[in-house]
Amino acid sequence: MSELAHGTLAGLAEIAGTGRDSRRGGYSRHLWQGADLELRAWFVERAERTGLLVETDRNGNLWAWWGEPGPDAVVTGSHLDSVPGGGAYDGPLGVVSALEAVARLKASGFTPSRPLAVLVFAEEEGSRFGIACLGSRLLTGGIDADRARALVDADGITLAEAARRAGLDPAHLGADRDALARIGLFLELHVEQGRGLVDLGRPVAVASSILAHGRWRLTVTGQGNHAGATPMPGRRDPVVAAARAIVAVQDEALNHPGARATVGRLEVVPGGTNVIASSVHAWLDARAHTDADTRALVTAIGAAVSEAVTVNGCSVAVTEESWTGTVTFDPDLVGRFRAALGGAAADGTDGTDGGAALVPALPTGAGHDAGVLAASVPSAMLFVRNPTGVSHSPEEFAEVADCVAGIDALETLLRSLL
Ligand code: HGY
Ligand code: MN
Ligand code: MN
Ligand code: MN
Repeated sequence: MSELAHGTLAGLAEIAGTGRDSRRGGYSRHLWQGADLELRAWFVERAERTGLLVETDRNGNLWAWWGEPGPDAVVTGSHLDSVPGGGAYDGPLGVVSALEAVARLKASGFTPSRPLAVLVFAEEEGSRFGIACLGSRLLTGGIDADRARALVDADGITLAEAARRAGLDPAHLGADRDALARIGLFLELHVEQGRGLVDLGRPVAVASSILAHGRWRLTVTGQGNHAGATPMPGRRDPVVAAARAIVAVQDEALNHPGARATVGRLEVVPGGTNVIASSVHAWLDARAHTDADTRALVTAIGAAVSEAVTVNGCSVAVTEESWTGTVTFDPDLVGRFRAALGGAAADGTDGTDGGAALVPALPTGAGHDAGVLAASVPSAMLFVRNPTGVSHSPEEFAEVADCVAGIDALETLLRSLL
């Protein structure tokens, strides 16, 4: 990332060393742990250097204000946390781009007529507490505060306790009507997490929709025992049963065209080499084009895994942990983003279609805070081409020129909205 050091994306270069994961590769930046705390401090310093006033809300989201906070503010941002072993762009690109767009507006002498905030959401990936977009769900009331407080991380620390250690009052976690009322609209620039733009040969696109998606925990229960003293016949080994269940997950997804189902995280209890496990937790991530398709997929998976684990004398319980229905972005903002990308007047007053025909609008299978906010406020997203087509992996990438095209569009749109 050294080529970024002095350019528009200097912010990405500044954080390139933070949260590197030497074991997994890429970055592991998890809520309120070392790297995340460093990134938060970096953001405060960067935003203040840009002349913004930084606040932390009751749920740990960071707001950097240009002008008096709210109401009806133009808000743009993303997140700084990552999946385990993630890439450099998923999240930080949107934060750095937002700061850069604001810095450019300021440098040009532009005076906004309404407030603007750069917003960094907490725990977007759910890598520490298991629920994706936790900061935006808490803010909008999309998750029950008591349930959220009781979430535990891998060390058994509750969200309430982690929040307390981070300097927040755990009693105040949850729906934040005042903060939400300040958001007039929300814009999120993000690296693309698939091959849509590569295939189109285009640097940037607007997002049209997000697939319905959710997370479920499959708990497979068997009989723990001694690895050497227990004959093979008659074992009730939940690891073997979970292996069959995971194959069943794949087969069901393949039976549902367009659907995606993944088991990317497993926990074997108690987890000893010479121990037949007593249970296995397998987390299912399932997504499809409509809410009904996704529900049907998960119902079919539930039946298939129940049958699969009986071969090994085990049982399985399926628990829903989070759910986001299909998201459609605000048509007016999508049109304005397209116009900003087409180089025509953002409000269409030049009598053209604002260049809309030139600018692709892509659906995505990835979840985003903009998708959570879309249920409460007008929201839209901009995607920047990822030449590898790979994300949630160290191979995720974006060319500087494509990132600059994204920032140009964001700056143009902000100018038209402010
Ligand atoms: O998991 C997701 O879809 C997102 O990247 N947080
Ligand atoms: Mn992600
Ligand atoms: Mn992201
Ligand atoms: Mn022994």
